[in-house]
Amino acid sequence: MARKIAYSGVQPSGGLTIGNYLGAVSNFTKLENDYDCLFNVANMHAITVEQDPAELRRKNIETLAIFLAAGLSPEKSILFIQSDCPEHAELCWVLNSVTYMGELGRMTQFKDKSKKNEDNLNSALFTYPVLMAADILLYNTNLVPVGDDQRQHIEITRDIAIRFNNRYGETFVVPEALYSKEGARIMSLQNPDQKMSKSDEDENATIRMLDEPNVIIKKVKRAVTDSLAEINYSDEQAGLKNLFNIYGAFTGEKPEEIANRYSGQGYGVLKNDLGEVIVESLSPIRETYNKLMSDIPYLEKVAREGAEKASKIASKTIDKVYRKVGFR
Ligand code: ATP
Ligand code: LTN
Repeated sequence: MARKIAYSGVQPSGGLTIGNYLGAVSNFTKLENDYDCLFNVANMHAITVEQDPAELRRKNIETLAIFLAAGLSPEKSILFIQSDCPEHAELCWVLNSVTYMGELGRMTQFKDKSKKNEDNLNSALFTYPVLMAADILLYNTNLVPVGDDQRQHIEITRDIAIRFNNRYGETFVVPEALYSKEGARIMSLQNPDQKMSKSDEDENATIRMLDEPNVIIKKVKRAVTDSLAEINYSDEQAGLKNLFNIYGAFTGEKPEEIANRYSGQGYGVLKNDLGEVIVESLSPIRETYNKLMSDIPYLEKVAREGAEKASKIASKTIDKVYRKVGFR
């Protein structure tokens, strides 16, 4: 029996954070053995917010290197850079014609990002979810491992697939999302009401996958907590709760149990230990990453071969879609 297909993407819009790692990338590696996987560097999504071209060019390959450093294998999965496969833009255009302004206007990510980018309210930011639907639907994807913030985007992808199928006849597989248990929603270390985001301007709000150990320790120490001076795992102590969630996502323990273990101790002890837990988990990734980055031609070869494999599948979908809508 053919294996099921898993697909996901990460934008090269900044250094990947532990939110990206715990919510998405660490789960990718768990799927590789059981699914036919495709993971891409979603650079076409990244330009919905202004990017410096030279920096984006560098981040494309750096993000691919992080995928490899986190344990993904180009032998098992198709790893590629989105803009290397023109089929993503081609399908996006067709799907735009079955997507309503009203449903795009309800997307909370659009509302959030509009507020942050008032000087650059471009239409790609608005149609972002349609490109994401194109990514997913091009590959007959069954499963999409993502963080909790992508819920609405997965829902609209499903709606678009169903609508297209109803209008033009059975074409797309309707995908399901996969969320990680503890890591699905890692919050900002400086504002625990907001998700940790790689494009946050406050460096203390994020821990990046490639941060040096002393930087990680320092950022955890600076994480906002509260003045109750009492260890609990509760919504009233959102900063502390986030630290326990991060701790649990790295060690596999239940956050409530970790909180019990620290009961009666000061926040400083917890922060020291958590800093070490994170450093220990990320150090091997950082070391592998540094080795990989010393061989750019290898990374370029991985990207090239990945794009070839992806295009082979994607071009079949485009052919089918173009026939259905009457282009061919
Ligand atoms: P940006 O700040 O540029 O919007 P981002 O940090 O939100 O970027 P994306 O590239 O949009 O990251 O997301 C890549 C993957 O990481 C997605 O599956 C997303 O759901 C997941 N993710 C992002 N932030 C978090 C978070 N704080 N907790 C858990 N998962 C997250
Ligand atoms: N929109 C996603 C990144 C992304 C993605 C995808 C995730 C682009 N294409 C396809 C899953 C499947 C985000 O994380 N903001």
